[in-house]
Amino acid sequence: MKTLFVHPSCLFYSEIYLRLEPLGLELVAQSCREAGHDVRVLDLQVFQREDYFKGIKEWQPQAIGFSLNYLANIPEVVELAKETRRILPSSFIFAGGHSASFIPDEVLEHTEGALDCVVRGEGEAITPRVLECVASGRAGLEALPGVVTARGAGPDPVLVESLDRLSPARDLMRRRRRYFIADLDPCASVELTRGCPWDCSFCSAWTFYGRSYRQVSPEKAGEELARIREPNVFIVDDVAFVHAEHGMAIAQEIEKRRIRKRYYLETRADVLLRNKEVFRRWRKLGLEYMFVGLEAIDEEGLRHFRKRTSLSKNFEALEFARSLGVFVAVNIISDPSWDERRFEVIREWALAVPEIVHLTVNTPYPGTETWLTESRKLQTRDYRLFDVQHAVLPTKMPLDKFYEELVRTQQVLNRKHLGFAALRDAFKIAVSNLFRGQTNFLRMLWKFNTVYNPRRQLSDHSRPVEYSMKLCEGVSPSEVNRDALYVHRPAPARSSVSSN
Ligand code: B12
Ligand code: SF4
Repeated sequence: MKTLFVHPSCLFYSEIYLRLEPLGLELVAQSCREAGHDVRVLDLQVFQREDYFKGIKEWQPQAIGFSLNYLANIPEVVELAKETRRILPSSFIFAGGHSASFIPDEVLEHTEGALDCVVRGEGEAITPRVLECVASGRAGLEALPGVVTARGAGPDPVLVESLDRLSPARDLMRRRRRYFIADLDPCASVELTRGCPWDCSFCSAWTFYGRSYRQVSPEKAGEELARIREPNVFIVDDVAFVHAEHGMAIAQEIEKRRIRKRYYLETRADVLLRNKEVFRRWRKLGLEYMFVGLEAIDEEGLRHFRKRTSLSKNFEALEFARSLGVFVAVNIISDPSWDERRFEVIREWALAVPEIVHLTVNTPYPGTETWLTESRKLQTRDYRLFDVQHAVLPTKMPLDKFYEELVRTQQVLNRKHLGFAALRDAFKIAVSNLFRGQTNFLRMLWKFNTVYNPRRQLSDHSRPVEYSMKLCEGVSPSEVNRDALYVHRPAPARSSVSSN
């Protein structure tokens, strides 16, 4: 079957820092190709809508699958699906991905019949079966695991048997040189583990995968890395190197194969402290950037987010990361309840530490516990504002003042990293990238002040809303039913992780 997979465009506020290959969609595309389908992929992060419409008119795909990992992309995908239905009335149009998996009925409703189904959960095993069913007349579609149609839903989605059987269709991506993160330009992505065994209250990584945590074998990881042509690699794992042996075994494979790349990864403070040797070894292999999700700089905040780590551990981890000589970025979640004083404290702290400090806004997402406890308070039902750069919960300060403080803090942090010495280094990097024909990093330096602008953030709230989110009833923290949150249900005897 002629099948086109489509990734929606970048979220505006994240575009300046990074643009990465849609690894999940590439994995689904490859599994369909292996099943004998004629597959293409179009990434609207690096192509325009006109390219998409021109492409479908020319190629006339029989099936079109949209990736919906991000809630903020829902209106865009709904519109694309409706327009596609008009152009190709008999094609099979479907969507899958992280966000769509938590609210399949809502997504279907918005499209008013333009989407034939939503596929919940991991897409690699089930999507070829969906296409097979479509090719043979669509009978029994809603009996497939994870499939939801307007007529009903199949059984719960099932996890793939082994991550080792999966490979991304990197060769189907055009304009690969447009993928980058900071000066890792161009940059490919790789997945070494899937899922997260922790259970932070604001996160849906654990509810999506039923708190499972699976590993790619070291041999397969080495094979994948060896296949990557780009000099830089973004490791997409939620928490890198939870198990030291796994990190060490992959390092050994990399050494054996003499792979030389620069890496970006994300991990937790407690994992960093527990597995110091692994991170030291990876530093020698090319680890360049490390992102540590601190989320708060007070104990109460950490408890509130259920981070299961302590302030002292977080600061000890930062000390250790500094000693490695890597660039360390940390995230702090700003709360809509913050006042000027609170922003000032964050600015003072951020200026005092050498790390790159990133500030996001506390945003409840479907599939998280905070969604159940905070949903009733939401000030907007506009999906596009759910990008962790807008305040969707009531702010203590007037909204315009909140954005002023937020952007002011972000500007201070940006200036800190682009101070004279940093600017000189940035200039060197930009020139060296330019010589290799890479302009993504340079554009990023250029765009910051035009993107982050409090008036613009405020005016985003007054755009007409065509597709409104459905709110849930809302419960108190003690009434949260965690079982109802899962996409993939947890295995019965799965042990949880509790550090500290
Ligand atoms: C890596 C990552 C990123 C990367 C790369 C994203 C990219 N280009 O794909 C970067 C750093 C850019 C990023 C940025 C952001 N991210 Co992010 N990200 C992740 C992370 C950690 C892993 C995603 C991944 O690659 N997984 C591995 C692949 C294999 O899985 P996958 O993409 O989910 O695909 C599988 C299924 O979803 C499904 N599937 C996917 N597409 C399709 C399509 C079809 C048709 C089908 C059938 C199936 C299907 O099948 C795939 C294979 O099993 C997830 C957390 C998570 N564990 O999912 C958060 C996550 C998706 N991000 C999140 C957020 C909030 C963001 C940001 C808005 C803010 C931020 N964190 O900075 C930005 C905005 C990004 C943007 N659109 O511009 C949230 C999403 C919340 C939401 N509901 O919208 C998540 C869930 C993290 C969280 N803590 O809750 N992110
Ligand atoms: S440790 Fe990270 S990925 Fe895991 S639940 Fe917490 S925030 Fe999500």
